[in-house]
This record gives sequence, C-alpha cells and structure tokens, in this order.
Amino acid sequence: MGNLFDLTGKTALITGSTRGLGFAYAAGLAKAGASVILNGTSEQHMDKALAELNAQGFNARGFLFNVASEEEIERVFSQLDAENVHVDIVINNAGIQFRKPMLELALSDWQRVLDVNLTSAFLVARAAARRMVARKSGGKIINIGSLTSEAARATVAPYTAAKGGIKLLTKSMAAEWAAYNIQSNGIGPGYILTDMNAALVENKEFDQWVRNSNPSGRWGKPEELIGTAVYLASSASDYVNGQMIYVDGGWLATL
Ligand code: GCO
Repeated sequence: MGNLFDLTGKTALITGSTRGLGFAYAAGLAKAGASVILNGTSEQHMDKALAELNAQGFNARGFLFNVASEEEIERVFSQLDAENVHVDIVINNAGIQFRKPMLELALSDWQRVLDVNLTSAFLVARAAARRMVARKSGGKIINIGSLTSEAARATVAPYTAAKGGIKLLTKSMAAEWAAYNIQSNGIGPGYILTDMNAALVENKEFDQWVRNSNPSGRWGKPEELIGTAVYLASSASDYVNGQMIYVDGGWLATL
C-alpha cells in the first residue's frame, strides 16, 4: 500500500477556489500531488490565484464560470472531455452569504443563495459523476456544508436552508453513487477567518461570541481545513460515504 493520502495523478475541480477556503483546499490538494482546476467568476482573482499556485510549482489551471448555470458547467466539462482530462475529485465549495431577517427577505435573494450554495453542488457533481460512471473510474465528491448544516443562526435563513440541504444531498449522492465506487462526503467548517466572514470578525460582539461559544476559544484558520479535504479526496477514505465531518474546534460538540 502506497501513501494513503497521495493524490498524484488525480485531477481535482474545486469550485469557488480563487479565494478563501476554496483556495486553501486547492493549494492543499495540489500539495498532496493533484492537478487542480480552479473556478471563480473574477478574472482578477483567478489570475492572482493561479500565479500563486504556479509559483509554488503546482499544476493548476482555471475556468471562469457560474456554478449555478447548467449550460456553463456543461461547456467546461465538454472542453475537458475534448482534452481527455478526467475529473477524479470535485469539491463543491462555491458559496455566498446574504444576511437579512426572513421577514424582509425577497424571493430573488432567497433563490440566488439557494442556486449558488445548493443547486450548484447538484449540477457540478452530476456532470462529474456521469463521466466517472461512464469510464468506471470511481471518484470523490466533497460538498462543503457549514455549522448551519446542523443548527440555525438568525438572519441567514437561505444559507442555512442550503447548507442543511447540502448534508442530505451528500447522503443522496452516497446512496445512488456508492455502487459506482464514488464516495460523497461533506466538510462542515466552523467559524473560520475568511473574507466572507470579515463583517463578523470586525463586529466586536460577534467576535466575542465566537470565542466564548467555542471550546477552542478561537476562530479557525483556512489551512486547518486542508487535512480533512485531502483525507476525503484520497484512498484513505474509500469506505467512508455520506458523512459530514465538522472542522469547528469543537463548537458543535457543546451545542
Ligand atoms: C454566518 C457566517 C457563516 C459561518 C459558517 C459557519 O453568517 O453565519 O457567514 O458562513 O461562518 O458557515 O459554519
């Protein structure tokens, strides 16, 4: 048995990976040996992310596309098909937040958050899994949940509904695709220091609440998610399917 966590020869597509946690996952998988395909919507962020990975000698390329668009996803996968590039690992990480009390929430904002945070995972995983099944290669799907896959926080209802959905979508994928040697699991990051959470980190009260409510007494760092991502992307997890692993410093343990 070689190194259980070695990803050499594997290709991973990580959505929403030009910044934040997605970038950390991409860099971590690349370091473990994978070729990585980044996704984002800003050319400027993409250029910066690719330059950083390439400077470290990693094999990385990128596609700008909207993860909620079936058409754009198909376009990217068709191009990869034409180049004979097979996606072995998908990390459905792309996500947006929109904080507003539900009584004031517009349908369009609800819809947008559900599309980007939940429907995208179905669409991207389906495109990859269809190909994994056709070439009988097996594969790994990793869906990114949240503490809100388990518990609600006021003002983030669409995000919470989407992340709750991610947990059971992950189980659905396991139920339908395990027979094809595809393992589908999820990661639930706790409160992590990222751009998306900048407003929360800068809010003294919220910052205090995170520190007080977490038995670790601190926020998490993006690189602390990498070990779990590499594990779920590698053959070390070949009999693990349909699980969510929370990387939260123990926050949920005390709920
Ligand atoms: C929020 C945050 C969330 C959390 C994260 C916790 O408003 O609650 O933006 O994104 O940080 O999902 O798991």
